[in-house]
Amino acid sequence: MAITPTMTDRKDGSGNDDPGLAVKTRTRTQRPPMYKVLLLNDDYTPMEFVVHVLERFFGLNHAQAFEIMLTVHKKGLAVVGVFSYEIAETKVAQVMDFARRHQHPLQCTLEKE
Ligand code: TYC
Repeated sequence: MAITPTMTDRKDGSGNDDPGLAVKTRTRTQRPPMYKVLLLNDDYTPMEFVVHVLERFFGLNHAQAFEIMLTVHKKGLAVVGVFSYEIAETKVAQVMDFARRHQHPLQCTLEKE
């Protein structure tokens, strides 16, 4: 059977649309946004309490925790870690709840990286 071009192949009736080439669509892979957890200085929370918080909720050893506590004390704030939104939110809530239960005004917050 003969292959006959038809008028429906192209708008101008000149043949079919197939360019005979694969056309790739570039799809950018989105990395999930990350969030910094910040610890803020205040005049009342005891240094040992802050060190304990950093060990307990951020898995830091004593020396690392002491160093970050001192940075916050001297500079006013420091980044304690960078996490996905869900983890960062949980850390902030844990620290704020723990500080409140011990009646310390320690503040912890998160910021998009
Ligand atoms: N500035 C507090 C003090 O002198 C210590 C402190 C450090 C408080 C870090 C909060 O996030 C903080 N007792």
